[in-house]
Amino acid sequence: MIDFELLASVIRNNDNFVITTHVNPDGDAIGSEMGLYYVLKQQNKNVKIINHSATPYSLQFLDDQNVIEKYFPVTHDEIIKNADVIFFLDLNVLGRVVSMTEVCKASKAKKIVIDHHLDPEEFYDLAFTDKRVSATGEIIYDLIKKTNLAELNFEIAQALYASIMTDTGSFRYDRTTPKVHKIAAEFLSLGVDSEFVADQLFDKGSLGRLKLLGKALTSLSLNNNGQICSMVITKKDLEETKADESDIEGFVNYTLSINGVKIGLLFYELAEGFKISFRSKGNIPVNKLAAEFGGGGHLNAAGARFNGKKMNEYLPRVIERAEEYLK
Ligand SMILES: [Mn+2]
Repeated sequence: MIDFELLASVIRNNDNFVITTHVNPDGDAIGSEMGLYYVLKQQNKNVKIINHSATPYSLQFLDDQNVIEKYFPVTHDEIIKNADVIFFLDLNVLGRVVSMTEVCKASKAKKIVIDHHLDPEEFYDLAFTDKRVSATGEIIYDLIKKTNLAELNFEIAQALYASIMTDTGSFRYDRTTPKVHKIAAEFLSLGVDSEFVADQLFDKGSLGRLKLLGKALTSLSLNNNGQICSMVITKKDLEETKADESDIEGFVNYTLSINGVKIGLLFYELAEGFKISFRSKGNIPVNKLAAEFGGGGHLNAAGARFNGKKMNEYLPRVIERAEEYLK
C-alpha cells in the first residue's frame, strides 16, 4: 500500500522540485508529469519538468503552456543538482532518463519514484509504487483523493485521463478495473472530452508513420504454431519512410491482434544496436523474458535495449527463448 500521507508531507516540506520521466515518453509519462506538476503548483512550489526526450507531437496538447523542457546540461544541471526533490515518474530503472542519469545521481535531491512497473532498481530514497494500478497517473489521482494537497480540476483530469487511456490501451487491458472506469467517469464529469483526447493521442500521425507501419506489417512472421509473432523494423525502413523512433509507438500491439498469438515481439534497429519490445497475453511473463536480455517491464509488456549489437544475430535466439515461456 502506498503511504500517500508520507508522499504529501514530502511535497509540503520541500520547495524546489524537478519532475522527470523515461525516454520516448508515452501518454502516461507526460500525463502523470503534468498531473503532478499542477498538484505542486497548487501548493505554490517551484517546479520544473525536465525530460531527456522532447514531448511527442501527439502529447503536446497536455502542455499548452510549454512547461516541459527538454534536458540541456548548461541550462538544467544546476537546477537538477540543487533541487530538494526529483520525482521520477513511470520508470523503475534510473537509466531510463538516459542523458540525465549522471546529473541525477550527483544531485543532493531526495530521489522519489512514483511508478507501476515491477521490481524497481534501488536508486531512490523513497518509492511510491503499485504494480496493480493501471497507470502512474492513477497514483497521482489517488494522491489527490487521499490527501488535501490539491483540487482535482479540468487540467489535472485531462492529463490523468490521457495517462490512463494510454496505459490501459483505451480501457482494454487487464488493469482496466471498475475503479479505472469510475475515475474516468469523474474526469468526464469535470469536462474532459474523450473524443478530443483520443483524437490527439491516436490521430495525429504523419504519412511517414503509416508508411513505416506498412513496412512493419509486411515483416510480420509467426513461429511456434502461430503463438509467437515477430515484427522487424530496420534502420533502412526508418530512412525510406522518413519516420522516426517515436512513430513506432504502438506498432507492437499489432503482433497480438492475430488469432492464436500469445507472445508478440518487435525488433527495431537503432543508430547503434537495436531494441526489442515484448508483449504477451494472459500470465506469460515477458518481463522475465526481457530480463534474460538485460531488459524489464511489466508481466505483459516489456522491453530491452542492445547497444552496439547486431539485430539479425539475436533474432532467432530471442524467438527460441520466447518458446520456452509457452510450455
Ligand atoms: Mn505507465
